[in-house]
Amino acid sequence: MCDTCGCHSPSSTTIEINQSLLAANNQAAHANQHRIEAMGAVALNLISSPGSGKTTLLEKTIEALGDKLRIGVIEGDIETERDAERIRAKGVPVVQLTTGGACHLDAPLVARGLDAIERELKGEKLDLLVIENVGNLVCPATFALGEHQRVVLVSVPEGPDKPAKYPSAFHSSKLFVITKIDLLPYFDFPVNEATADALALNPDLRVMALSSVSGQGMEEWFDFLLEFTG
Ligand SMILES: Nc1nc2c(ncn2[C@@H]2O[C@H](COP(=O)(O)OP(=O)(O)OP(=O)(O)O)[C@@H](O)[C@H]2O)c(=O)[nH]1
Ligand SMILES: [Mg+2]
Repeated sequence: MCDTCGCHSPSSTTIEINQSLLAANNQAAHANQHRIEAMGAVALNLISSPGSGKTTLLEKTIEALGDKLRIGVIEGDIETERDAERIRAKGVPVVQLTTGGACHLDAPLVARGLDAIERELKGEKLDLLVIENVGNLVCPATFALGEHQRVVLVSVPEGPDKPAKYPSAFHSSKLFVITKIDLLPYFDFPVNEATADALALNPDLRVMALSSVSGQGMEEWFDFLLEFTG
């Protein structure tokens, strides 16, 4: 069982401990949000299964918007610096957080990431901070990190049933991004079904579909980011 989010059959004692952990997490998330705003930035928290294309989307975003927006990235993974190395190669401030086994980031860990980003910035400002959560469609939804918006992503090869089967991230996100649409000819992924299921869970959800490989749909994502950062 995950040591903090209690993702199976909790006892009443477990529920009490989890509630106090979540209250402490929310307090830390609030403090993180103030620090992010002090950097001049707004923050996104990207949530998806492993391999949905989060880091690739960030690479393409930095390539396209790097001269318009000052972007910083916090990478969350269980192990390795690999995603941070990919983002560092694009020349923006980045820090890798490794959870050592936990299936999600939490706000106190992100606070340590903010320490590192602030050291790297040396007083310079950011427009956008993107937090790429650990690849997992369940546990990250429970933990606020200080983000201003959550984005949930599902890739075409994962199948259209993910919103219905893993609803929590869809309840708490403002934007649902269907990724890898260049693969639609090869997979049975009715975009309208996935969209309808997601909207049934959260009617306010904005939905977009894109491919980091073909570039299809990317303009809408870039426009969203420019609007989001104001
Ligand atoms: N066909 C296709 N492949 C993609 C696309 N975006 C990413 N990929 C591939 O999908 C794989 C996973 O991409 P990543 O960007 O590393 O995925 P991620 O969500 O960051 O993965 P984790 O950090 O491990 O959760 C890589 O082999 C990418 O090249 C896309 O739009 N189309
Ligand atoms: Mg990644």
